Amino acid sequence: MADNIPNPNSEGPSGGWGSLKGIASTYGESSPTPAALETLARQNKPGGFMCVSCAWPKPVNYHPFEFCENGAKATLWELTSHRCTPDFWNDHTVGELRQWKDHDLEMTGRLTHPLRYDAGTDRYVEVTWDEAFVGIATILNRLEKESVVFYSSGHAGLEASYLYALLARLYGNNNLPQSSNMCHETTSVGLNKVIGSPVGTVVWEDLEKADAFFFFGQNPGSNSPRFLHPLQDAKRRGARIVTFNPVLEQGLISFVNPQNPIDMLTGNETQISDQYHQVKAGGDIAAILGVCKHVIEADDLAVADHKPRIVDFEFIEEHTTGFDQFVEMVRETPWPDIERESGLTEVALRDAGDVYIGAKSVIGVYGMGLTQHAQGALNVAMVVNLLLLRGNIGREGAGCCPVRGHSNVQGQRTVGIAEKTKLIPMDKLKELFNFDPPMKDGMTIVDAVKGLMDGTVKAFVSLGGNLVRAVPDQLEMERVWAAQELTVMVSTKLNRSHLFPAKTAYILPCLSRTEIDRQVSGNQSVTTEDSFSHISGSTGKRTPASKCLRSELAIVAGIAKATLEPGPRLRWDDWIADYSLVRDLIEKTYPEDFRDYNARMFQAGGFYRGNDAHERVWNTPEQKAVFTKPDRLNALSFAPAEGRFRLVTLRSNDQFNTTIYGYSDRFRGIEGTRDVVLMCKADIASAGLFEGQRVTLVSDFSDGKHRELAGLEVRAHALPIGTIASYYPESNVLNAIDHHDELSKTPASKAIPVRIVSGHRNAFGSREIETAMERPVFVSGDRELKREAFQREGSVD
Ligand SMILES: Nc1nc2c(c(=O)[nH]1)N[C@H]1C(S)=C(S)[C@@H](COP(=O)(O)OP(=O)(O)OC[C@H]3O[C@@H](n4cnc5c(=O)[nH]c(N)nc54)[C@H](O)[C@@H]3O)O[C@H]1N2
Ligand SMILES: Nc1nc2c(c(=O)[nH]1)N[C@H]1C(S)=C(S)[C@@H](COP(=O)(O)OP(=O)(O)OC[C@H]3O[C@@H](n4cnc5c(=O)[nH]c(N)nc54)[C@H](O)[C@@H]3O)O[C@H]1N2
Ligand SMILES: [Mo]
Repeated sequence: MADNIPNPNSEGPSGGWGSLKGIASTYGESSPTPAALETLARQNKPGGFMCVSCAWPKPVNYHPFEFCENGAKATLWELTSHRCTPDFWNDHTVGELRQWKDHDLEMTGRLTHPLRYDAGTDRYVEVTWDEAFVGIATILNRLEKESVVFYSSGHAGLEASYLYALLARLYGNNNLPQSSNMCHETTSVGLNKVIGSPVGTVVWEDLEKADAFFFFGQNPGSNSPRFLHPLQDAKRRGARIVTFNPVLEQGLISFVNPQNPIDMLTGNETQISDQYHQVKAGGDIAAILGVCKHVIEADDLAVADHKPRIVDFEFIEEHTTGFDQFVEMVRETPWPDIERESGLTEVALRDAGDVYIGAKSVIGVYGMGLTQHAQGALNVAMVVNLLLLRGNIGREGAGCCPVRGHSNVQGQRTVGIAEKTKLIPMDKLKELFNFDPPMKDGMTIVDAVKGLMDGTVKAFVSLGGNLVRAVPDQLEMERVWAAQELTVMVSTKLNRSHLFPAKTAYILPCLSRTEIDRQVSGNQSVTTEDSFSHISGSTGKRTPASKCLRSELAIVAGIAKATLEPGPRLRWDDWIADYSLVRDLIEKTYPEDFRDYNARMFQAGGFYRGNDAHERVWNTPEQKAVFTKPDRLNALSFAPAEGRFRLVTLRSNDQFNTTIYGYSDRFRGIEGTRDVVLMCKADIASAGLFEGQRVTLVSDFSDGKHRELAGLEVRAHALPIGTIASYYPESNVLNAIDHHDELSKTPASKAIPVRIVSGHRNAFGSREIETAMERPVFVSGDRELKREAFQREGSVD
């Protein structure tokens, strides 16, 4: 079965012995403390701690080891025995460290002491916490309120996040961008627009009831591996999985459950995708339109034959708006246009349509492959169009499932980390804390980076993250980041953003979630929200990496106390002493979401915050779910042109965002290096290149600015013509800050327009205009003919 969809580049199935080897190699390299293994056994369980990696939900009935390869790596990485102490700076200057690789920076180990940059020696030096807080406060109070940004990457728990947002508003602005501005902001804005919910509608039980899963641009094998368990169960009960992804991702092809001894010993693989459609990067709008066209045509036939309808017309009438306009557009769009824009054949899309029609309940899953495009929100709306056709939202076993990234990225938004004032119950904040909250919208990441570039942003406080490395236009970002008055980075490990210190710069080292957080009233727990809107308590049990570390909550409170006027309602010391008091505040601010918060936080599987769209209550202006008529067939901001490629920026399974654990992307068969550009053989040939050659990618974005990434080795990979790939974050030097989703401003990291230069000449190629259909479409399952065609020609064309 599994060899229906061979991946020519992969070393084997996802999971399996390879995943244990992967964990073992991180274990070896990061030299974790001996108790680390015991810690792993408590991961994602009631009474344990919630994984520091991704936001995949925690099941009620958990496995003996409720962690995946990457969760284990993330935990071991935090529990390393390596320490980056103030002595480290005796031997290294900041300038020297800029030459280091991201992996080597983090390998120095956990940060142990608060540090301030000393420009005279170009090193960080130890300071006391009080010196740091007073130093930060002095500058914050000197700057214009609007010129300060409070960034957060989705790690910190709900309690610290709530206080952080409060700090920014008490200080005087809503400049609270978050990592989701580079990630699922497209969902927060785009999904909200069409179903009135900024988050997914699916809960755990739906996974157990779905008859089909449609995957668009989400890679569970690397990025949410615990998802593979319910998928395996789904396959075993006969559910179908259809995938749209330009890259053949091993985790979507086959899986050996590393937690099942029989599977492990017998190598018993579960084939994941029944159909795998290698859509062109940015081609999903056309692909989904094709699937919808098949459904509409089947419905027309059913109506003509007086058979039961294929679309759920009752649902559509009662719950949606815009159906007629959408259908008209679908009917009018000819198949050749759909084929050209998606890179997929009519036959393939009809195959996918048959699975959709044949399933009672369908879940639409998506990730960065849809959100990180110039028309990302339209991508999301197209998934919703498809689901609405057969009433697949707000019903058991069905729904929309955006898979979030950081472990508490969704929750941080829930408790007030948001730049948009309309999302915040300002009246409640006013009542609780007796102040007039700022009412002007704050900055997104794109606004903040542009503010850095034009000099209006003068200070950045970062609660986690590595923004310099995570955003487009990275080289310019390094320069403008360092030109600020103040940078404050609350971090666990050294990273590239620390190496471009502002005039005054602090690194504040914090506890990780695995560690004991002891405060005046005793050991504290924190809470996080997962992708399914469930909230779970988390208790660290490990001895902290250094006696000097403070919790994120204590650091936020420390900055707040030093910076803000005191007031009787601002009980920072009490809040640090007992986090349950912060949870009381959250409950008072959001009473519907957080009812009985302190009592319910350790409920197995977490407590459900609820979601109106899950109950078919649509909080859109029309009070209906919205069909969107697309005004274009691809998600790009540029047209195809001779020699122009669409560059997809990839994650390997050996990294967590800008944290690089190692150089083994075993699913894609790339070992020992990340300096590669993946291309299909046809593109290599037509561009006049050869495998192993070193090339330079240059930006082909419309602003005409020069951006390049040199020294990439050309590797043959099974990709559609015109779509090439290289790794994030290295490739961020190539993207432009103005290249982002139109609606949400999420940077368009998945189809960056580039050209390839080898030596002194431009390599042409990318004949995608004339040859879009040349590549055999990859369909397994019902259509033997297609599969044979595929096997005859080979998957790397
Ligand atoms: N191990 C590990 N786990 C992680 C992370 C990590 O870096 N490492 N990061 C975390 C974070 S913050 C996030 S947001 C999530 C990210 O998890 P994902 O959403 O899975 O993100 P990516 O791997 O960036 O991209 C997903 C897929 O989109 C495909 N793709 C690219 N372009 C297109 C397109 O135009 N159409 C379609 N249909 N597919 C496309 C890519 O081939 C890739 O397989 O993972 C989280 N978990
Ligand atoms: N080209 C391209 N660019 C992208 C993407 C892409 O796919 N392609 N993906 C985008 C996405 S989805 C995201 S989410 C962003 C990620 O952007 P960020 O969230 O800014 O980056 P991370 O790499 O997750 O941050 C890593 C750092 O966080 C700190 N850290 C780790 N754990 C903790 C903790 O518990 N507390 C605190 N305070 N700090 C901690 C460590 O110091 C570590 O170095 O990047 C975006 N950029
Ligand atoms: Mo993300």
